[in-house]
Amino acid sequence: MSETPGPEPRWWERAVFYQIYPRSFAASPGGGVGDLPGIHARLDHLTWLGVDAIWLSPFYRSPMKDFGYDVSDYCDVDPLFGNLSDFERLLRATHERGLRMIVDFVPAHSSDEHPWFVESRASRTSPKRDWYVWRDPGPGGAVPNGWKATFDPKSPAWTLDDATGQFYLHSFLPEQPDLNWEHPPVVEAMHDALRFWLDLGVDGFRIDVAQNIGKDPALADVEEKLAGLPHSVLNDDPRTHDHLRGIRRLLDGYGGDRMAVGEVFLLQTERVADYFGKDDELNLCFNFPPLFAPWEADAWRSQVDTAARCFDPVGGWPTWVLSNHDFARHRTRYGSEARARAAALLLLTLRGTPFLYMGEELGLEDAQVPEDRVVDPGGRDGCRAPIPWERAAPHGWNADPWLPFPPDAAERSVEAQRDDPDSVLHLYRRLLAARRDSPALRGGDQRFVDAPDGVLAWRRQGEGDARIVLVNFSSEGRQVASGAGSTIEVASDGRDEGRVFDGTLGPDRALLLR
Ligand code: TEU
Repeated sequence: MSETPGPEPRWWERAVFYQIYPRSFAASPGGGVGDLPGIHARLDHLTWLGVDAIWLSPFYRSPMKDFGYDVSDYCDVDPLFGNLSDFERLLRATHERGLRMIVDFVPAHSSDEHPWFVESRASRTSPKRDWYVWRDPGPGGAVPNGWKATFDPKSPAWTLDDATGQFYLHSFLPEQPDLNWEHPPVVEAMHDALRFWLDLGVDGFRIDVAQNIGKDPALADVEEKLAGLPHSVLNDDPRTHDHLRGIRRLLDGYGGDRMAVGEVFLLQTERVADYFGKDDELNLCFNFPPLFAPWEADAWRSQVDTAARCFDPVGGWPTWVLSNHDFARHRTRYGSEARARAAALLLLTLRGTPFLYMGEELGLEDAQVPEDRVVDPGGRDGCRAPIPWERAAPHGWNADPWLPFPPDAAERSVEAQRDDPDSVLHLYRRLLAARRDSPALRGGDQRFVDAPDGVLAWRRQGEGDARIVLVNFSSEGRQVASGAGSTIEVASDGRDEGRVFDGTLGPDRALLLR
């Protein structure tokens, strides 16, 4: 295949991102909830590991009903995490280490404690009434339509405000009223918030539920067969694209080096592709179907093909995610460390931008959270367990952090794994180094090559460089002709690196060959 010279790649098309969930990454001495100074103190972990950019989940002022995704001040740090000076120091330290930083931006809803909503709900004639989506009850006091909320899809996305006798829309919790982006002052206020962080120097944003920004003012009901789904995963209104173009113009006004990756939580990749626009909307889009794919060669092959089929025609650069703060970690979903290791090789060698979730480089499993310690309304506590830094309990935290530790915290700690060249941590570090050194892996073409049942094999090629990747998804050894005779650069189990690949690929094993 000939290589067509395209425009120069942007930094986010070559970077590896690392997601930090601030509550759980690292705390200041004596703390049980993570904070910004805690992150600052652990930045060297990220440079040692070899990632390029950080995505910080919300650290804004928040009543924490959705642990920060309910924002009550878009331009301030919640005291739990520190203050604005802590943020500025963290950003400076991040940039001094040559890392970029993007911050979460939650545009589709605020907290019900945001002064905008407090004012909006004060009366029907409040000047801020239209900042949120208010509707009269239907006949007999009925909800305005059949849209369902997200964490409990049986409950309506509407709550009646007794004082003013109208319902307000909330795609998530009742404490997260949806902002009305069809009202221009809302757009202005949200743009001001973006400028606030851009002026401080952030490199961009991860946009929370990007598909949920624009709403059909007619609030048309969904088809009956979809009525059991939360409305947030169905909302796909054309107005959202106008709003994303507005955000993109704002970003581009900063010289072209600031970006937005959108959480486009629609369950068809075809629809996600629309959110690149004509390279005038999101710079990158998360694509969730691969995160839900089982550990099977056919399933993954079809995810990779689908992403290429949908994104290539619109010039959209893919992203790959195995874990985040909303779903069981892939180590837990796939059921073994061998698979989690092979998956790391997949994540870091596919064509596209990988996003790591803090702790996956330690091979962490979800914590078992006893019922009396469950705090998240969406039941997502397990993947949000604190990162064990030190071998000895309490692993760099106070005696009682906000969530229990993941299993085997001592052996899985950063300290223990740094001392062990065979650890998952060292595997990620070798993979990241291999990726950094290989133009083919970072930006080359990709095509599948011959492989037996249960195995995926693909070739990356570009700028005079090439690699072959083999992933055995099956629980049996396989003979693989593709790549035999090449040198094993990285092996998911760490064995035979530097040796010639003889064609035998063990179960749940993956190899990077050069
Ligand atoms: O998540 C969007 C979302 O719809 C899902 O990931 C959701 O959390 C899941 O279906 C529930 O089981 C984003 C954030 O990542 C998430 O943490 C927030 O709770 C949500 O938006 C609301 O802001």
